[in-house]
Amino acid sequence: MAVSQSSFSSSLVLCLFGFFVHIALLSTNLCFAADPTISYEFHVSYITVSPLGVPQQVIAVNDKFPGPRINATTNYNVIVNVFNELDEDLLITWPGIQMRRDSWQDGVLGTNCPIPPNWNWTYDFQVKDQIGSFFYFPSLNFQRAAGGFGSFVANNRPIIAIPFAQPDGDIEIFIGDWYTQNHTALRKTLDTGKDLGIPDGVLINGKGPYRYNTTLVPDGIEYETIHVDPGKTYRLRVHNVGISTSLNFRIQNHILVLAEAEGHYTIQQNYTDFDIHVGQSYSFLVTMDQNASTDYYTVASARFVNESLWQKVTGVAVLHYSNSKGPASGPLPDPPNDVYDKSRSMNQALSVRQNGSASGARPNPQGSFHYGSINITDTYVLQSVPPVTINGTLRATLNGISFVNPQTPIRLADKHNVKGDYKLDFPNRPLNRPPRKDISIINATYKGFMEVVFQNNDTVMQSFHLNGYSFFVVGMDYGVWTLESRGRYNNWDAVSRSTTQVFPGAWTAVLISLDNVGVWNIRAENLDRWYLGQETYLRIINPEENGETEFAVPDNVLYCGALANLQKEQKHKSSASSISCKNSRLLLTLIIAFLAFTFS
Ligand SMILES: *[C@@H]1O[C@H](CO)[C@@H](O)[C@H](O)[C@H]1NC(C)=O
Ligand SMILES: *[C@@H]1O[C@H](CO)[C@@H](O)[C@H](O)[C@H]1NC(C)=O
Ligand SMILES: *[C@@H]1O[C@H](CO)[C@@H](O)[C@H](O)[C@H]1NC(C)=O
Ligand SMILES: *[C@@H]1O[C@H](CO)[C@@H](O)[C@H](O)[C@H]1NC(C)=O
Ligand SMILES: *[C@@H]1O[C@H](CO)[C@@H](O)[C@H](O)[C@H]1NC(C)=O
Ligand SMILES: *[C@@H]1O[C@H](CO)[C@@H](O)[C@H](O)[C@H]1NC(C)=O
Ligand SMILES: *[C@@H]1O[C@H](CO)[C@@H](O)[C@H](O)[C@H]1NC(C)=O
Ligand SMILES: *[C@@H]1O[C@H](CO)[C@@H](O)[C@H](O)[C@H]1NC(C)=O
Ligand SMILES: *[C@@H]1O[C@H](CO)[C@@H](O)[C@H](O)[C@H]1NC(C)=O
Ligand SMILES: *[C@@H]1O[C@H](CO)[C@@H](O)[C@H](O)[C@H]1NC(C)=O
Ligand SMILES: *[C@@H]1O[C@H](CO)[C@@H](O)[C@H](O)[C@H]1NC(C)=O
Ligand SMILES: CC(=O)N[C@H]1CO[C@H](CO)[C@@H](O)[C@@H]1O
Repeated sequence: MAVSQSSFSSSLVLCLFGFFVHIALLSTNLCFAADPTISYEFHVSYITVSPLGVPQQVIAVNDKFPGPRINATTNYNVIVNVFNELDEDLLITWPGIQMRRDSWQDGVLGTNCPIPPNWNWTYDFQVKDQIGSFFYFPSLNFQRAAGGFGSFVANNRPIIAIPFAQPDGDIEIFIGDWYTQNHTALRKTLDTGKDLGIPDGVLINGKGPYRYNTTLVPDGIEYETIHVDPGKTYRLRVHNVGISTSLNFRIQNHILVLAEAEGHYTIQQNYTDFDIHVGQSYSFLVTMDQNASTDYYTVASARFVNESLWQKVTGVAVLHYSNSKGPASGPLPDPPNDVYDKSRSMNQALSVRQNGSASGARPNPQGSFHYGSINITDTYVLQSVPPVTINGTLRATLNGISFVNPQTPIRLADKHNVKGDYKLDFPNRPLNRPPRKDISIINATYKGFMEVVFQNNDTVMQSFHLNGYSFFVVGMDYGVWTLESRGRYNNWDAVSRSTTQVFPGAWTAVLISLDNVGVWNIRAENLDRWYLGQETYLRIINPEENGETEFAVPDNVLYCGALANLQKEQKHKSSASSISCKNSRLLLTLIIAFLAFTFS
């Protein structure tokens, strides 16, 4: 590639400038701010890989699929400059990271204008008072079905002990159903009112299954190997990043000791296998206490489906001891045998308890927050039903409303007095009226204590997520929720998390302390239901807005919709100035070499 002399030097000047700015920022932090800052650059682009043996377009971050880990610690400031190198709009969202008072950084259409192709946008937020295991992903246009996800870890501060011995290693595991069709093709299927059908497989860390069965798994598929040493204990952070399939996770002959669920330490309990629903994250402590006569299977298999039809929807990785004597062989460890037992999986979910004496973000000598003695101020029953046809298109609804995104992000519209952008009339019960598309959101009361009941009248397993918060999962049962159901809530040690499963024909109740101002997305994590409109927002405003409760609009905010005229064109970088500092160091070396050669 020919690069002119002037662009060489301009890129050098830019880089040197960037370098000094960086130093300046660093020293500012060292001198004035107590909380460290970590910075990342995310280049989000397409790559072609063949996880199931068929070449396909997937979304990578910095050419990695899954993307790089964000490794933060409680209260760190995190800066992520996201470069959209796709051919369509992009936003990255960080579910579970609470963005306190700062929904400007949340990365969904109700809070942010999308980053157009060839543009970049810098997220800048604090991991305030949080610990735990999360994952980020692209929130628009069904893109998560193509990848773009990666791990987001918030470590305990060194002065706060974790409630278990320091593990010997930290291993991230992404499990998820997968289609060999790209996300634009999947989108088209949904747009024409069709079902996506049975997935083509389950990926583990972006890779297809180990060939445990020569009939079921074609030859030549690259699989994931997890390398471990005998006798050691590892923390496995497992995330279901898939589209809609609940997965049963298990490791042959090994016990999973549950230790954390989306940002809170749990009572440590042993499981042979664990159901992980779409969007959920868990940490398990796993001790390598087996002999190394062979490798062991690590399995993520489809749950609550007809197994004879879904056999291929099984992810298989290999747990490899450093002293292993041979490959894994034979059948996979059995999935739970509960075809006639609807309660096993729900009981497992209810067995997850918070460890009230474990410290997370801050020391916790008094034990956990006594949520059970707080009076409920608002109740929203959000009912989901199978997709319905509205005005000729197939849509998914909550309380009969299929959400349409506002033209302008909600708080930005507020700040600029844009009228008619959204409506604050989301019903708190399913209403007896025809389903409709609407830009209707929940008018939630700041400092209220809200009860949300997800009533799943759909035929599929669901999971629901709320951004900006974690909620106490106090109850779950089959049938229809009534006020009497409150009598069976766990008012003592329910786990606080941000994504909960809701079984078909059942309800799940969560309690939320509304202390985080902003607008926060509440949605189905099942990507197809979400895409078809199963979401809304909680708008939570301090009525005594005094400038201290919500962060100001960030300087680099993007404008769109009714405010599109305020947006300045972003200067697209020429190919020369997009040369990174790393490359420029190489170039500098080359220039010096060239000069040395010329003058010698
Ligand atoms: C993450 O950060 C912590 C604390 O700074 C450090 O101890 C750990 O080694 C890092 N882990 C990874 C995987 O980079
Ligand atoms: C885009 O990236 C450049 C650095 O390459 C940065 O200076 C600029 O602030 C970024 N733009 C936005 C809107 O964040
Ligand atoms: C709960 O946390 C405490 C404090 O760190 C720890 O000592 C204890 O082992 C944990 N209990 C369980 C059952 O996980
Ligand atoms: C996505 O899939 C569609 C349908 O199979 C195909 O026409 C299109 O070329 C694919 N796009 C890319 C970039 O692979
Ligand atoms: C492989 O899977 C097929 C299809 O389920 C089954 O019939 C066969 O017994 C399996 N082979 C082995 C070696 O388990
Ligand atoms: C839980 O599993 C660990 C091995 O990972 C074992 O040492 C421990 O005894 C088990 N605890 C119970 C209560 O079964
Ligand atoms: C090693 O473990 C496997 C599986 O538990 C068992 O079948 C085998 O007999 C064991 N071998 C030795 C040498 O202990
Ligand atoms: C599973 O699917 C197979 C093949 O279509 C069918 O024969 C069988 O009856 C189904 N089993 C159940 C429990 O629905
Ligand atoms: C909760 O409500 C009850 C009666 O409805 C009332 O007596 C009690 O004081 C309230 N508790 C708090 C903490 O507000
Ligand atoms: C159907 O579309 C028409 C025209 O856009 C609109 O007026 C009407 O409200 C829509 N009906 C529903 C149920 O959304
Ligand atoms: C939203 O709720 C607040 C009370 O929390 C109320 O004052 C306000 O009128 C409500 N707004 C709408 C549009 O219903
Ligand atoms: C799947 C499911 O739970 N369906 C129920 C939805 O609600 C109607 C009545 O409101 C029931 O008849 C269905 O069985």
